[in-house]
Amino acid sequence: MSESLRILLVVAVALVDTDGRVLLAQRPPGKQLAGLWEFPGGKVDPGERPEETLIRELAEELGITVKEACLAPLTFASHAYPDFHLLMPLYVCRRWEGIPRSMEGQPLKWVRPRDLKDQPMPPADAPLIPFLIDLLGP
Ligand code: 9L3
Ligand code: MG
Repeated sequence: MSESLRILLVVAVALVDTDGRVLLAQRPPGKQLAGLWEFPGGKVDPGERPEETLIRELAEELGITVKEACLAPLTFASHAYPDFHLLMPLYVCRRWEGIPRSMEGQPLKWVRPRDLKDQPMPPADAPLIPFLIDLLGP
């Protein structure tokens, strides 16, 4: 096989509050997919375990502290872009320390599972919605 496949490993999380709502973050202007609402997360750095990435990203982006034991993988997103194939496990987290706030200026909002389909989302994120509705209810 001569074709090379570049895989970009990204982790994302559904933070679930006590009302069963899920946190979305808006991608900033100037970045790829700007303006779309995504599950928070980011790229796994070389040598990082995915759970470590998520703990780091949640501290950097939302100012919260998450313990690894609170993270449970639910499913994987997979999306082929022209120049890379995105592989993105979606974790679920219901317990954290601190109050999620925008540390990097991106707007945040809490959304009921049934309203997720009305949010403009990156192509990798949207197919994850039914899995969340199965888990959390509408
Ligand atoms: N991405 C998609 N959905 C998400 C996240 C966190 C990331 N929930 C995609 C967007 C980019 C790539 O992953 O194509 C890398 O993300 P970033 O580092 O540009 O945020
Ligand atoms: Mg990010």
